[in-house]
This record gives sequence, C-alpha cells and structure tokens, in this order.
Amino acid sequence: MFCYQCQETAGCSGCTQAGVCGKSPEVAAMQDLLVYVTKGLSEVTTRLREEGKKVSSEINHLVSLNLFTTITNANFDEEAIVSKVVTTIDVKKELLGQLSNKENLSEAALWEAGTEEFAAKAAKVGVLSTENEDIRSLRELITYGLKGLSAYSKHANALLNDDEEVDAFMQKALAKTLDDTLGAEELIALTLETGKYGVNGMALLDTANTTAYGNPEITKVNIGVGNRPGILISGHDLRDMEMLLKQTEGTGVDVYTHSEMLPAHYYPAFKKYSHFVGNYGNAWWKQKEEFDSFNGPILMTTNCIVPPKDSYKDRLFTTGASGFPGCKHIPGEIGEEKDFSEIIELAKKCAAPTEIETGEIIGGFAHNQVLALADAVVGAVKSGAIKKFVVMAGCDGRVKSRNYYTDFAKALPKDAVILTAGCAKYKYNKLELGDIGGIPRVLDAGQCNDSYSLAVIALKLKEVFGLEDINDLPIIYNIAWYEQKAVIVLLALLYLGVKNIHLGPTLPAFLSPNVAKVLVENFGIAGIGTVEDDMELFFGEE
Ligand code: FSO
Ligand code: SF4
Repeated sequence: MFCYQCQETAGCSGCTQAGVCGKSPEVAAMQDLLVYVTKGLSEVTTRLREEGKKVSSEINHLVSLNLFTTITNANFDEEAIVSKVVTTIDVKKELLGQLSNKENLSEAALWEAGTEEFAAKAAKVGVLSTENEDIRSLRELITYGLKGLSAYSKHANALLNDDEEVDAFMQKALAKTLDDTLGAEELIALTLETGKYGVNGMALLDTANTTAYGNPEITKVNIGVGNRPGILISGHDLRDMEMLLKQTEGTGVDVYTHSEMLPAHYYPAFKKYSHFVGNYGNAWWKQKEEFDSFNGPILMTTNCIVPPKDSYKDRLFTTGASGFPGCKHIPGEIGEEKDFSEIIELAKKCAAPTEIETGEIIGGFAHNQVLALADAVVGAVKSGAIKKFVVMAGCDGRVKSRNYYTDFAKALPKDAVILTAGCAKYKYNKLELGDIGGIPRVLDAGQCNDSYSLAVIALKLKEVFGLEDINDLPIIYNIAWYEQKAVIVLLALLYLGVKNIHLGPTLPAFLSPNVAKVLVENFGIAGIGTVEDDMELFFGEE
C-alpha cells in the first residue's frame, strides 16, 4: 500500500505497511480502486455532459459518496468499499452505452472486471502509478481537495440541496487527473479552480444547513452529563442529527454530541429538544477513552473513526459514508428517514454517561451571528481593543506536536481574538481565555466546513474597513490540518486570495519540493515554528 493523504502519514512521507490511522493494506487497496473507478466514471459523465446529455443527481451523489468513503478515518469496511466499486463499474458500463463518442477514453473509463480481479488491479492504480513526482503531487492535491469537497457536497445533498455546477466540476476535475496530456501548469490552474468550487460547495452547505436549521447563534454548551442513558453522536451530518433528535424525543434517552458534532448545539432548530443535553468529551482522537466512559451507544455519521476497542465496539454504529467492520451500519439513502430504533433500544439498557468534565463552552459565531455583532467588533478594532484576529481553524489530532496550538493560544497577546472552526478548537476552547469588551477571545464558527463563515467575515471586514486587499486585514492564518476536508478549506482560502497561511503541525507529505515551492512563492504558505519564534514573527514588531 502507499497512502500519504493525511497529516499523520508514517514518517511524514507515506504509510506503506499499514495506516497510522489503522487502515489495513487491503482496505487501502480497495480505496485506491474505488478512487480509480470513480475517476473513470467521472470521465464518462463529463463526456456525456459535453454531448449535451443530462447526468442524474443519483450519479452525482454516487461520485460524492465514493470519494467521501475514501477520506481518512471514514470507512474501514473492505466489504462495503468493494460493493461500491462493483456498483460504480455497473453504473459506468450503463453510461458508456449512452455515449455517442467512445474514442480516446482512458483505461479507467473502460475498465470492468469481477471482484476476483480487484486486488491485482488495485495494486496497479494507486498513488505511485503516476511516476513524475510533481504531476503526482498536483494530481493528489486536487484529488484530496475534491474528496473534501465531496464530503461537504454530500451533507448538502442529504438536505436535498444540490449544485449541478459543483458536481460537474468535481467530475471534470477527477477526469483531468487521469489525463496524461496535462502538465504542471494546467494542473496548478486546476488546483486553484478546485478552490473556487470549494467556496461554492461550502456556500451550498451553509445555505442547506441554515435554511433547514436556522442561523447558528451564540450558545453556551454544557459539557457535564445528566443521569439518564445517552446516545453520543459524532461526525458532521446535521440531517442525521435531526433524525436522531426526533426519534429519541420522549424515549427517556438523552443525546450528546462528540467532536465535530458540537456545533449542532448552535442551531435554533436543535435547541428546542430538551433531551439534547450537551457535548461529551473532546476531538475525535480521544474517542478510545471517551467512548468507553460514555457507557451508551455512539453513532458515527462521518469521520473521524478510531478503530474501536472491544469494550465498546458493540455500542458503535456507523451511517452514511462511514463504516467499520463488525459495527452495525444504519442504512438510509438521501431523502429517506433512517431508523435509529436499534440504537435507542440499546441506549435504554445502558448506564448514564460517566462525568468527565463539568462546565460550559461557548460557540455559535458563524457569519450571521458575527455580522450581527459587527458594530461591536469593528468598534473594538477601531479603538485598538482588538489588534489582531488569528484564524486557527482546521483539525485536531493525536500527535504531541499539536500541543503547539494550545501553547500558541495561551501565549497570544490579550488583544488577539481567535477565529476557529473544525475540531482544531479542542486544543484551546476550554482554556478560559476571557473576552474583550464582551467579545469572547475564541470565536467558534462551527464545523470545519464553517471555515466558509470565517471567509465571509473576513470579506465583510474588508468591506467595512474599505480595504482593497483581504491581506491588509489584521488577520493571521495559523491553520492546523489533518485530513482532506482541510485541503479543500486551504484551496478555498487560496482561491479567495489569502496569502501567508501557516500550516501545521507539518506540511503535507504529498507536496513535492517543486509544488511546495510554487505554494511558497505564490502564496507565502509556510509551516510553523516554535511558539516563541512564531509569536515574534506575528507580533514582534508591536
Ligand atoms: Fe476534524 Fe476529522 Fe472536521 Fe476532519 S473530526 S479532522 S478536517 O474529519 O472534518 O475537523
Ligand atoms: Fe496513513 Fe493517513 Fe493514509 Fe491512514 S489516511 S493510511 S494514516 S496517510
């Protein structure tokens, strides 16, 4: 196997024996094959569109779901992945029949075989099948960005929001990563175009979420527990959240969020449920301890899954793109009501969660809420009470070097405000960093996709202060990345013209030296240093 798509990749270069994430070589191989056939399918759908033929939303959803399935920590279930490869080959075959022009299609578009040939084929179509290291790097950068985009798109689709333009681009770009006639320059342009559609995809999801559930608002979230049994829900899918809250109402079972589901508490539509008690625990990587002590069932709606311990494996359920062998998967297509009754019945037999923390955390600072506070924020900047905003969005993870972000948050000057989104916040959202004239020093917009909100806020501030360039704002970008959703957020920021983004705890292994050089020279992308050095770098002259 060879996989280097996430920040934790072995030796900062590539997982070759087994994934640091727990992915086996067999699962890695089937994921490679799923990406390959999905790219082939995308080439066919792109040509169908060129011929003026319509591609159904079911096909668009299949492409998104396939890519999402291959994101880090989403799906470890080989059987489920093989079945997606089979479906994709079948769909591709049917669509090939609709093409008038089948000339010069790639091997990926034409390939079909039975499951017995899958392993042999997978061994030939992985990341290393592109020999030129720069072309490989750019193809993977684009593919990972598209994986992130597919996740956001899938969540919007679950709320019956589709953007055919985003889907058509996703498929066109996937097809282009198969095209050997494209050189580095064309692929760099495609990378930026991917960022553009990243903005569109995040906007689509923002509209879907806020239309369905209202605009996030300032909210204090309880981090303690009640005395009734509970269900813990993690991941990012708000439609699953809604269905679970509805189905648990009046059952005597409480609902708690974990990790990236915390921002569900900020939505007005979910606040009305009195059994929606609070957030339990921290970011995804703490789940081994926290799922143990939660005592009740856990529903993973997306990544990040850590291979579960036996002590709670029979309480772990997956749905949507996520999966783990031996854990029950709750089915349900887009538009269907999922049946969570088995989880609810199990919860009733479980003990209430063991309390691991008490108190509250505050969040809900997505664009609508921050813009409602615009006068106070702008006033604080004008008076000098707020000197800098520091965007610290992104992901958390288990490597020790990520303690940098806790130390960095603690070391910030007291007139700096952190803007965050994604699970990165768990490194500093319980530090009690105080407020500036009533504005908390950690403003949490929501999930990683709500980084879109941070961009909207930045663009609004640029307008209010009458600036020409987004980079003239007093905003520092110090982003923590882990998996491919952070890649699409990064590409979206680059597309919006944001420069000098610091990315840590390490730079992606999939950036070849030449591609990294392009990003450094054109966008000022940099890594992180020590907290002391970075404080000097960002605030030294003041
Ligand atoms: Fe985190 Fe995992 Fe949201 Fe990611 S839970 S790491 S970037 O899946 O998606 O922030
Ligand atoms: Fe390794 Fe990350 Fe790939 Fe898992 S997803 S195999 S940890 S690079």
